Amino acid sequence: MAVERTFSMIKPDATRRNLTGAITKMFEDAGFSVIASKRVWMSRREAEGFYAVHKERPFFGELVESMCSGPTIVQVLQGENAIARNREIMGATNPSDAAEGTIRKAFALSIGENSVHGSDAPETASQEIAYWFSETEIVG
Ligand code: DAT
Ligand code: MG
Repeated sequence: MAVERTFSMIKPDATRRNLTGAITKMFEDAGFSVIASKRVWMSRREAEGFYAVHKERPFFGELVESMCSGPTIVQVLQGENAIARNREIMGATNPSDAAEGTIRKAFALSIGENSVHGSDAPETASQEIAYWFSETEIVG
């Protein structure tokens, strides 16, 4: 397996509870390097653009509201097989389905406020990294 980069977010429900360090530590303990990181308060336009793939879903309004409700930490994680491994470490979208030891099992409040985002494929990882970071902000 190759070294990959993936895009990760620590969502407002988690930054509000001061879980930035605890969640980042779980990624680092899993062998990922945080090669870019910044704290942003998303505008509605940024949240709608980022989650445009979900715009027809019934939860879209709620999702955008929640992403604009406080600060988010946007990060690029680098490591072996990072895209799939990040999804494993995050756990299932709905915390009631998430496995023991995953971030969402430990910290998520609900399916909507589920503490973290991670890219789901190589194409989305590239797009999502480029949505939030310029090349000079990524120090691999
Ligand atoms: P994931 O974040 O695991 O990739 P997704 O891409 O299907 O999940 O959905 C994006 C986000 O939208 C998810 O993290 C939380 C929100 N969401 C998904 N399904 C939802 C639902 N049924 N009700 C409320 N929010 C939902
Ligand atoms: Mg998704």
